[in-house]
Parts: sequence; C-alpha cells; structure tokens
Amino acid sequence: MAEANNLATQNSTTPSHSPEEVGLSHECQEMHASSPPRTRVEEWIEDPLYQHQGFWFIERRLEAVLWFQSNFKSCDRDIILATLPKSGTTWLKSLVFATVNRTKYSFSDNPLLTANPHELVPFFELKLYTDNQLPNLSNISHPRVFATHIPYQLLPETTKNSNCRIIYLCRNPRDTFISSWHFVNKSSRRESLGPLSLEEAFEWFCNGVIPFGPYWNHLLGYWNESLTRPRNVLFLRYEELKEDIVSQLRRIADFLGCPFSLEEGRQGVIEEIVRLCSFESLRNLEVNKTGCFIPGYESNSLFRRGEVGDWMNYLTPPMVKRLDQLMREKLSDSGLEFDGYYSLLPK
Ligand code: PAP
Repeated sequence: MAEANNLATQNSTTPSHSPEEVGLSHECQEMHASSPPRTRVEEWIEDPLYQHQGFWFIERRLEAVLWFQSNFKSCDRDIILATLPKSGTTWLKSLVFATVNRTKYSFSDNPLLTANPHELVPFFELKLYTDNQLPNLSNISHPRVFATHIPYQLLPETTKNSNCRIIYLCRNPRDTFISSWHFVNKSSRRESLGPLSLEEAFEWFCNGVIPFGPYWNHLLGYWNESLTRPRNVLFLRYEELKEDIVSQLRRIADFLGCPFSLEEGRQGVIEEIVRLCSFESLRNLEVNKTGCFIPGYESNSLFRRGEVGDWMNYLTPPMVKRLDQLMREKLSDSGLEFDGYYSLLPK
C-alpha cells in the first residue's frame, strides 16, 4: 500500500477531521483509536476514504463495516454475494434472488418487478449494519441472501469458517473503472465538489485508492479462496455472464444446491429468469427509474450501458498500457488474468 499512502499524502488537500467530527459513535471511535494509523484521503468521491486493514473504506461507512465484522454470525445455508462496486452487483442480486425464490413467486408477481434488487438482497455494510450495531436478522427466511463489497480478507471469522456459499462476481478492470467513474460523477454528493476528471480518477484507481479497494487485492482474496474451497466460493466474471448467461445461471444454481430440473428446463424457467433480470427489463421497470437505492444515488444510475468494452470509448492507449502492466504485476502467479475478456464487443 506504499504507493497509495504516498498518493494519499500528496492529495490530502483538506484538513483531516477527527472521528468525532465525522460523527462516528463512541464505540467506533475506540476501535479507531486502537487500530493502526490510517491515512485519510479526500476527493475520490463525496466522502473521504479511510484505510482499514489494508483496504479503503468510505469514512461514514466504516462504522457499519466494523459492526458487521464484530457481530455477524453466519449460518451454513447463507448465501453471500460479493463484488467490488460496479462489477455487476445489481445483476447478480437479481439473478440469485429469482433463482433461489423461483418456486415461491411466479414471474408475473415477482418482487423484482416492484422492488429494486438492492432492497431484496441487502448489503451488510450499506444497509443492515448502517446505524445498527445488531440488526434483527431473525425474520429473514432461509436461505438468507446477503451482499457485500467487503473484501474476503476482512470477512468475519464465523463467515470464513462456516459452510455458507459465497458468489464473487468480478469485472475486467477497464470497464469497472469506467463504470465507477461515471457512477461517482452522477452522485448528488459530488455536485458540490464538481466533476471528477477521468485522469484524476484513473490515478486513484491505479494507486489502489477506491472504495473497498485496491481492485487487485479485492479480487485476489476471493479468487484464492475459490481455488482452495471451490464448494464454498464461486468466482464468476461479468464478461462470461454477458457471453452465455444461460450456462452461467445453471452454474450458479448448481453451486447453490438448487439445480434446474429437466422439467424446469423444458418449461423455460431459466430463460424466464434471464429475461426478468436482463439489463433492458430491469432498467425499464418503474421502480428502477425513480428514487434512490441508497441516499444520494439514484436507482437509474445502476443501469447505464451494461456492456463489455465501453472502456474503448474513454481510455487512451497509454492508460490501457499502464493498467494492463499494473494488472500483470499485481496478479502475477495468481492464475487470474484478463486478456481475452476486454475485447468482447458490445452486443
Ligand atoms: P453496485 O456495485 O454499486 O451495486 P453494479 O450493479 O455493480 O453497482 O454496477 C452497475 C453496472 O452494472 C453498470 O455498468 P455500466 O456502468 O458499465 O453500464 C450497469 O449498467 C451494469 N448492470 C446493471 N444491471 C445489469 C444487468 N441486468 N445486466 C448487465 N449489466 C447490468
């Protein structure tokens, strides 16, 4: 993280505030005080980022992360969907929700038609543990489906030691970066700061300073675990979902222990789920056109283009070269690479 720290120091243009000033609870302040020094950086998005256990967190979300880490108890049947922001979280949530609940709801009265996928599959750190040290999870039916952007390395030990299933969805770094940059600039909180330039955002990304990042360490945590415990951690790629969603949805159902039956295959259940969760279908629902899915972020900002390769419209050749070189360095020896995943042409 040395490079991130350097950049953070150089870019800390506004004075640092104490945890009290940013409104963290007493308990959270104590945790702050007892943890190693963190670097605070400004301006990536609307809020400062804090480094915590080697990863970057939005300051006002840190409390929820700490409460989740200390208090969440996994059940063996739990399903956890993990992503870096802008990797296809909304899509994955809707696919898994529809798959797991396929005998409970018909396609005409599916909750996905009237609720944003983020409402149906709550984030630990952006919803359940926000302002709530001990959320009541007892009324959630099993299998419980949760989501998180928190890196594998920081999940609670009870989760790592349980038999729960984790699905990780990654997206190639070029498109993830471009999607994040657009998203940040659409946030209402960014209005007072003015738009974040592509060049500046790129600098932050390459230095690992993004919410829940660095990008590469986030991927590596889940990737390595998927190799060690393939029955518990499934590693998926956005690009593979785009290329053949039917096969990938079968893979998801198999992994979750609820494979599609021959009869379901004949009835076209898989295709119905794919259709319900498609970009076009979700984007055109009234519930996803209006309102905010979290304060400051409009639901429609979750459905921008939904393609592979939009980076081609923004990144310069030197940027591409630098990012590729960086990925090769950071992911070397891991077996994880992206060559071949960038060039799928937008469909
Ligand atoms: P989050 O992590 O903040 O919840 P997330 O859903 O991962 O956001 O990111 C949104 C991206 O997924 C957008 O990508 P884009 O900016 O490149 O367009 C969005 O378009 C894409 N997306 C959302 N829903 C779908 C879908 N059903 N199918 C494919 N892509 C989708």
